[in-house]
Order: sequence, then C-alpha cells, then structure tokens
Amino acid sequence: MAGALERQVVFALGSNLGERLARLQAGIDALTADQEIRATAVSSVYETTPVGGPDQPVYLNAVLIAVSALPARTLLDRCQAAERASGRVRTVRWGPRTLDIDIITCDAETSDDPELTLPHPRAHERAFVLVPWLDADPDAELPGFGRVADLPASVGDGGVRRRDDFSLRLSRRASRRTGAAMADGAPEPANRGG
Ligand code: A4P
Ligand code: MG
Repeated sequence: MAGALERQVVFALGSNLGERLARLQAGIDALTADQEIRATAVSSVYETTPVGGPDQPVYLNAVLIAVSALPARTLLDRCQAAERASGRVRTVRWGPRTLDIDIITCDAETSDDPELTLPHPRAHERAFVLVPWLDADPDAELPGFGRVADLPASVGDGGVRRRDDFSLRLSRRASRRTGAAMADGAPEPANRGG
C-alpha cells in the first residue's frame, strides 16, 4: 500500500536507436534501483511508427507505473540521468534517441513549466503513450481528459503494434547486475545509428 505522501507516477519510455529493448529495460532498472521509486506495473512492449521529427527508425515504447514520494522535479532528474546513461545525445527535436523517458502524470499535479509540464502536454494525442498505458492500467485517467480508454488516440491502430516476443521485467536485483539488464525474449538486432 502506498504511504501517505506517495503518489502514482506514470513514465513513458521510448527508444529507436541501437538495442532498443535492452535500453528500455535499463531505463526501468535505473529508475527502480532507487527504493524511493516503487514500480507497480509495466506495460507490454509496443513497436510504433515515429510521430513527427525527421525520417527515423521505428520505436519501441512502453509505460512504467510507480509510486513515489519524491518531488516531480527530482523524478525528472532521474529520468534524465537514465537517458544520459544510455548515451543519449540531443540533436534535433523529436529526433531519434537511444532512450527517452517522459513523466506523463504525477497523480493529478499540474504544471505549465516548460522544464516539467504536467500532465505531459502531448500525451492525450499519442497512441504510443496511451496504448501501453492502458495495457499497464486499464482504468487509467489523464487529468483534464478523463478516462484514457475513451480518448480517440487510444482506439484503433495508430501505428502501434504489440510485440509479444518482447517483455520487460520489474526487478531491483537486475539493476544491480552489471551489464545484465537484458529483457526477456530474444535479443533484437540493433537499429541503425545506435
Ligand atoms: N519536459 C517538459 N515536460 C516534461 C515531462 N512531463 N516529461 C522537458 C519529460 N520532460 C519534460 O525533452 C525536451 C524537454 O522537455 C526537456 O528539457 C524537459 O525538461 P527531451 O527529452 O530533451 O526532447 P524530446 O523528447 O525530443 O522533446 P519532447 O518535446 O518532450 O518530445 P515528445 O513530445 O516527448 O516526443 N514517436 C514514437 N513512435 N515514439 C516516441 O517515443 N517520441 C517523440 C518525442 C516523438 N515521436 C515519437 C516518440
Ligand atoms: Mg523527452
């Protein structure tokens, strides 16, 4: 059961460079290695058509749900540290990336700070966020928009396909095994550019 100060945090992870699945798993392991971020659910893995940006490889996307008493700003720092650990280099907006971790919601907290906007300002229109989120939590609600299941972007194909041959685990021990942060399923060939 969540402590009095704990809030539910929804993280969206994406990768379209290199060993995408291992990078999503490493992102989850990095976040949950901290005992102050307690994972409660992880979605299936989805292969998704890139939205916006330059011509780029297809993504793998997933959603992690956790509870934490940490301030949202600290959680963002943790996301960015995990991105850096994946070797992420920022070149072009919405461009290809080894690992992107966004905070979609932090309970019902709202913020219009460009450094940390809550809920994530584009989540409601993005199937690559909503479909994995629903997978992890069929009763999910997006503050200001209502039930995720009722949002148009969560219905239909939307360029989002579940990869049943891939899965992600929730395990603290995995994050402590150097170099062993591999997800279940067959290793995938690296995407170009990673
Ligand atoms: N920032 C503000 N609010 C948040 C938040 N709630 N969570 C700031 C995380 N970061 C937030 O992010 C840019 C700035 O957003 C940061 O300085 C942070 O302080 P970034 O990660 O450097 O760059 P970005 O991710 O390219 O920018 P942006 O605008 O957040 O991109 P989006 O909207 O997240 O889109 N297509 C598919 N299929 N799958 C994807 O995962 N991702 C994107 C990125 C585009 N197309 C995609 C996918
Ligand atoms: Mg981002």
